[in-house]
Amino acid sequence: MLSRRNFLAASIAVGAAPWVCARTDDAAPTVLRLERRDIEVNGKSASVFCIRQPDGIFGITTDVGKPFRVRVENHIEEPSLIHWHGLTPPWQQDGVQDVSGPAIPSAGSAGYDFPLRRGGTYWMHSHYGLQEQLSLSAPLIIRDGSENPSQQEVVVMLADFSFTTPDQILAQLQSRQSDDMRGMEMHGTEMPAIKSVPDLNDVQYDAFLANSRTLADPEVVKVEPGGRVRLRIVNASSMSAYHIDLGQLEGDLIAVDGIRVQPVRGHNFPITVAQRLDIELTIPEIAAAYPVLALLEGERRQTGIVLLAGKGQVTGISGMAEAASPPLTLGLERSLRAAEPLVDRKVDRAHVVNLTGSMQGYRWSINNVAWTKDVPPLMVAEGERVELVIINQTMMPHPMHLHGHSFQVVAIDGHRFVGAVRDTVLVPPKTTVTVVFDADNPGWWAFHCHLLYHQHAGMFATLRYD
Ligand SMILES: [Cu+2]
Repeated sequence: MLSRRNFLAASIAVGAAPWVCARTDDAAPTVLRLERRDIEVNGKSASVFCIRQPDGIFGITTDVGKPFRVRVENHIEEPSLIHWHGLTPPWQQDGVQDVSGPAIPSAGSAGYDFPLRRGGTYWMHSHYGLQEQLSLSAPLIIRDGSENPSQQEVVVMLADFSFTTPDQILAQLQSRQSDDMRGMEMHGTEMPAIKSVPDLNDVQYDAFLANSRTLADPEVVKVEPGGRVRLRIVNASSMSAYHIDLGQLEGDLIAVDGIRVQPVRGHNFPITVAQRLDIELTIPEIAAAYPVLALLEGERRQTGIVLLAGKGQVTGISGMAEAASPPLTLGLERSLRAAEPLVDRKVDRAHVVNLTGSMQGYRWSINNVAWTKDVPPLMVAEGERVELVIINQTMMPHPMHLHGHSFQVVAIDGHRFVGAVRDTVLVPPKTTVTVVFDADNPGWWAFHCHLLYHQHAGMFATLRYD
């Protein structure tokens, strides 16, 4: 009889070579090609990446219960690796550079095959270098049978765009002179006229995109007057958080990060980097254009799409809102309640995770350690209920993402509640957010800030168990 350890080792060995597709009996894998493509932004052509099937469909829509059987073909000029954000694969198929496995070389490919545990709105993105900034991302939608056939589904992918290369953006961030420094122990009166606390938007982007377009030429989706629509909004931005503004429409937020919550009605919902919102709407009977906008936090800039009901007219929508939107808060997070909370049980192990760093030299870290492969992982053991107490000591907000698991938000600044189950949570400056998860997916997993340049600078940790 196999010992438990041997059994685990055997399972891992099977999963350890995701690029070898052993099955020949079942359906052929869905092919996802990493490619270059040109888009037009602000009247200029720009070369970005994309993830699409040979027939041109971006990303993948599939069903829970089917295996996630995919072949990624790398048609770009550099190595890459794609992470299935929010899914719970065997860890070797998680697609994280330096952690999960080798990168896919240019002209190479890799196979993935694992069961899908639940439906929802997920996404995929490069976890290699700074490729995510060049839109190497796509929707990953898993239907679970709860979809209403009479309800139209609209996916909205938000992105921030710069004509400056990601490497140059990083270099600029790292080379900022100290008199440009914002936040940390400094105060507004000593600052040149830059920003007041908290520090937001430390990259100045050229455009904000919704489904690869700006509001100068937005995507227009035809909808039925009186019809039902489910928005699946994905914030695929590298560094930018938004307030979703439904304008005159009112919606029911039914899921966050793909996982059901008790519905919350409203017309304004915050979404930080890497999060997803599923919002159900009823379109009014009146033929008209109904914009769905995303306002950059702390600024007037906005992007979005237009829902066009009947013969309504789409008139020009400014890329600038009338007033700056406020910084994101945890107001909504505090009120969210999971539709299916984690079972109530005592915490077996807690880790304190201090988010640390400095704008000076753009150093970001966890517990004052900038990640390298040699940094020891946070230890947990299989079967434990684990609590992460995330303390943001900096003056920047950090969206924290755990791979391979969903966590439940259970406290904000020590105030306990039974919050949403999700995979990415905003931790505002000088705030403590506590999450719990069950260690039910052994392996080596990333836990990091999803602001791309923070992660790259070292605000990244791992946890490991077998
Ligand atoms: Cu961060």
